[in-house]
Amino acid sequence: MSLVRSHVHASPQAADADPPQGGQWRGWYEGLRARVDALVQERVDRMKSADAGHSQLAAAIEYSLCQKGKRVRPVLVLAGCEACGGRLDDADAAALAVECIHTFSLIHDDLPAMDDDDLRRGVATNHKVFGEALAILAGDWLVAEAFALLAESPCPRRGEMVAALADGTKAMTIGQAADIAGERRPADRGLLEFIHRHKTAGLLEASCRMGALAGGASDAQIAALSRFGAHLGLAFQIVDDVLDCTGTTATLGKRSGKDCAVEKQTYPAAVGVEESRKLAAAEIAAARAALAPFGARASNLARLAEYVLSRER
Ligand code: GRG
Repeated sequence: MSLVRSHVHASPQAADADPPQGGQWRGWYEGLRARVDALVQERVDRMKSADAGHSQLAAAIEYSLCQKGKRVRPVLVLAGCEACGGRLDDADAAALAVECIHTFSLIHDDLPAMDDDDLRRGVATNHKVFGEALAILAGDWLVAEAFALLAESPCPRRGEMVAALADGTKAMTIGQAADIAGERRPADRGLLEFIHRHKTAGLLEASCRMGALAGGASDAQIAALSRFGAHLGLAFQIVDDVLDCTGTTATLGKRSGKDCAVEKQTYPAAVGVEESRKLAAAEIAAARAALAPFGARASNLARLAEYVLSRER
């Protein structure tokens, strides 16, 4: 199934969203992000033209899925496929599926029963606009949609993609539960690493794994890209912790200082900001080392890892 018929150019929305620096690489990233934005829009349009379209539920789904996001997870799917010599058309469904799961997690994470946030991706959170019931249902729909997308994928290994995405999604729930349980408890490095590996790294690992599967990778390549995703994912969340302390609400598009306020388990709370940056850099070095078997074919992925380290939102 080809969800996007031809290459598309970056939309104004994509151009607004945290443009990573760096000439040619930036063009590569924005090209893939624009492809993801087009996939999202095509699927949302299809949803709206179906029976349940034009409802408030459809509006709630569209509201969060179409907001400015970095699209890091779907870009990882596409880039992983590319690094294995695959065709992007074979990775589109998995790319869109992981963005559906990610968006679901953001909507539910912002609910009063979880992090109780009013700002996400620079706009009011889903439940602030549509109410808690619709926000919960929008998340529920997005999970079902993610697995429906994989069922429609042309990739012969879509069964393994389903398993990878289910593992990543389950890891998120386990990590989120541990995160909530860890609030207002003394910083604990072991617990912290467990939370971050599950809550955030699991889905990034699943993204890379699905990209490899779409690209027809060997078992060794799948293992290498999964390792890359796991290290990248841990670094991603450490950087997120640091940004919560050092970034501004305007730049982040979400409230800064929130983790501190509820005494969450974070790396800066456990080891300080400078040591956190060093640990993130070490994870990125390990991520890049995992790409060695791919040689130059993974140069864009290696650069993406550097971007994760230097990102400002
Ligand atoms: C999702 C299965 C499932 C259950 C709900 C709410 C929840 C359990 C888990 C929360 C997971 C979560 C929100 C982790 C934080 C990960 C993170 C750093 C999110 C921000 O990702 P970015 O920076 O955001 O990629 P954009 O907006 O750019 O997409």
